[in-house]
Amino acid sequence: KEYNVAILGATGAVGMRMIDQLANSTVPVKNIKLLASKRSAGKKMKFKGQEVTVEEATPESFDGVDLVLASAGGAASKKFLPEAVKRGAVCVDNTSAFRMDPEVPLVVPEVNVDQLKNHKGIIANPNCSTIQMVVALEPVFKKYGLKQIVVSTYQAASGAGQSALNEFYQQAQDYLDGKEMKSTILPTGSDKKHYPLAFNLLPQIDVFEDYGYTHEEWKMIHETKKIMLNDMDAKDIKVTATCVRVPVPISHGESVYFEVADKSATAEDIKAAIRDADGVTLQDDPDHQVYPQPLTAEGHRETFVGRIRPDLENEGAFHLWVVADNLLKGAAWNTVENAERLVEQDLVHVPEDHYEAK
Ligand code: A2P
Ligand code: 11C
Repeated sequence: KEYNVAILGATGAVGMRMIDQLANSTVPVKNIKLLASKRSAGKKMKFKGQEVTVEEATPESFDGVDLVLASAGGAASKKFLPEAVKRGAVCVDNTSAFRMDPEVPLVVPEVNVDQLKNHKGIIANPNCSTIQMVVALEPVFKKYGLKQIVVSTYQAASGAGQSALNEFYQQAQDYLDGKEMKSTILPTGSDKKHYPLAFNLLPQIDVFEDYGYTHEEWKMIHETKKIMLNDMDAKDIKVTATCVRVPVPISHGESVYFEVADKSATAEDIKAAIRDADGVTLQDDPDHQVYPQPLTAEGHRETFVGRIRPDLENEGAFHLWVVADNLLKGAAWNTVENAERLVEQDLVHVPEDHYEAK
C-alpha cells in the first residue's frame, strides 16, 4: 500500500527537514503535496529528486490525502488539521496545538509507541526539549523507576524558527563588525522586549506564566508526565525545568538531575540501560574527553547521552548530559518516525468517532 502525503509548513525550518526525512523513511509515498502560506505558493521544491510546486493550504488541499505531517505553527494546525481529519487524513502534528488534549496521543516512539493505536485522527509530537529528555530517561525509568527530574536546558536559536536563527547570525556578524546588534524576535516574538542572543544567554523561552515559569518550562513538566505516565498532572514523577536559550544554531543540550526509585542502581547500571536503548547513542568516556556536543549531534536522528555520574550527596540520584538535533529528533524525524510506526501498525485510518474541532 502507498499513501498520499501532505506536508503543512513545507517551506519552514522543520518542514524542509520533514521532506528530507520522509524521502529517507520507510513510508511508501504515492503522491506528495507541499503546503505553506500564500506567500510561498508557486515556489518549487524537491521530493526524491522530483520538482514539486508549493501550494497555499486550504481545507480542500486535504481532499484525497491519507497522511499529514504538520509544522506550520499552532494556529495553522488548529485551523487545518480538524479539516484534514474530516476528509479522512491521519495527522502527525509537530505544534503544541493539541498536545495536552486527552483525545490526542502525545508520542515519542522510543517511549510510548503503544499510544498510537488510540488516535482519533491526530497524533501530537512533543516539544523538542521534552523529546530528547524522555528518550534518555525512559530506559532508566523502565529498569529503576524515576522519582524526580530537575532539568536545565541549553536550547539552540533554531528552536525559535528560521527568522530567529537568521536574526542570531546577523547579531553575531554585527558584533564582530563592531556594529550595534538588533533584536526584534528573541527571546520570543510574542513578548514586549527583545534582547540579543549572540555572545549572550537568555533565560526566557516563550512567555512567562504561573509562578514565574515560562511556557517552555511548563511544557517540559506537563508533556514529560503525559508521555511517561499518560497523565499530565501525575504526582508519581516530580518534574521541574529551567529553560535557557544559548548562542548555538542547532541542537539543544540539557543537564538532567534525576532520582531513581531503586536505590541499588549504580552509575554503571544507568549507563548500561541507556547504552542498550533504541534511538540513543552513549558518548560517555571522560578519560578521552568524549561527551555529546551540539556540533556533532547536528544532522543526526539519534539522541546522544554522556557525563553520566552519581550525585555525591543524594543516594539514588544521578546527573547526565543529553544533546539532540532539535530540528530532527526534536521535530522532523520524530514526526516521520511516528508516521513510519503508524504505517507499520496499519493505523493510517481515521476512526468513525474521529477528532472534532473544539
Ligand atoms: P511560509 O513559508 O509561506 O511563510 P518556520 O517555523 O521556520 O518559521 O516555518 C513556518 C512554516 O509554516 C512555513 O512553511 C510557513 O509558510 C508555514 N505557515 C505559517 N503560517 C501558515 C498558514 N497560516 N498556513 C499555512 N502555512 C503557514
Ligand atoms: C524552542 N522548544 O526551542 C521550542 C521550539 O512547542 O514545538 C518548539 C516549540 C514547540 O523555542
